[in-house]
Amino acid sequence: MLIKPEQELKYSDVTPKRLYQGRRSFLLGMLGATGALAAWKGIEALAPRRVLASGPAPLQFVKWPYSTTEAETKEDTVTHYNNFYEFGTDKADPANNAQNFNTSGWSVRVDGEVAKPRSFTLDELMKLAPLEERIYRHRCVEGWSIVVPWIGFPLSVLANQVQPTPKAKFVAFESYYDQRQMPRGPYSGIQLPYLEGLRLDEAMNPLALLTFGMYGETLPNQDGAPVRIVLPWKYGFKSAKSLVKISFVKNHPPTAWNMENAHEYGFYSNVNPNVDHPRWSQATERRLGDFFRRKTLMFNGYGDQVASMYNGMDLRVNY
Ligand SMILES: Nc1nc2c(c(=O)[nH]1)N[C@H]1C(S)=C(S)[C@@H](COP(=O)(O)O)O[C@H]1N2
Ligand SMILES: [Mo]
Repeated sequence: MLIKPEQELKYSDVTPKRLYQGRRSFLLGMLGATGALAAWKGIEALAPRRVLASGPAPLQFVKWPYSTTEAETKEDTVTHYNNFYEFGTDKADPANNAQNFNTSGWSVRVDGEVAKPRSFTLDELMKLAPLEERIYRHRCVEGWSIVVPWIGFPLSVLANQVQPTPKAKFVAFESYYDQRQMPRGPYSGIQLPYLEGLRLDEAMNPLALLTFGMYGETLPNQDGAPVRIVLPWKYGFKSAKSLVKISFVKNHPPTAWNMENAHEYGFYSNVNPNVDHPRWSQATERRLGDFFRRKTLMFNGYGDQVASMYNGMDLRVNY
């Protein structure tokens, strides 16, 4: 396990800014200089737990005004019913096997047909725009759905930083893959690293969210720490987790599930109740926590924001 030694921990490592910035005056005011030292030691003693467990830390964000008002799925459900094949194929595997996933020193390479290719540390990335909390519906191609308060900002913010050239027509996403950290054997159901892709206009759509957190905190490892993409109008597998590379490219990028089975998993994979998966109906879904199934909505209910991107396309052919 690659864990930060306890001595190296700083309060700022584990505490949101608004708390540690007010730290000094709070301690001195309440306790005086001698008491402050004891209190400080107490805080230091409490602090390591989060980091040792690589657990989520609170984030600051503003609330996006267009969030769904549907009930959020329980956090415990969302974080213990996952698809993250790098950590195993059972729904409980990611929560169990990703606990010690070391995401420190993370950076994301952004390159391809862009004027300014570069790597971003996670810190640099998170500071590109104010973080927003957006409550989106998420529909997995398997027929279950959840409602999640994600935290991030539009992917277009990042695109504008690197300035795609006119040659850029698609965006390719690559997830982290290291067998030492993801010891599930070479075959985990799909070819890894996990690859995904979008057409450039889809990537620039304001709903496409570069995501750093959920439920008020940084992403848990099993949900794609430290940064993933979230595309609420598409089946969940389009939303690649734990991103290390985002490339703006000329040609249609290969995608993991499409390479595995092109017939069952198309490049677009927009949520569409009228186009069944070859092995099951997509007309309905089960919201985790509910007993009865509900009707699946075209574009997962985001048609007003995304349908125009597909004008003139036959969505049965371009599934
Ligand atoms: N790297 C990677 N990203 C991935 C997956 C995966 O296996 N590996 N699974 C996808 C699928 S099928 C879904 S439904 C969502 C699940 O996200 P969640 O577990 O945070 O709900 O992640 C998507 N992103
Ligand atoms: Mo999925």
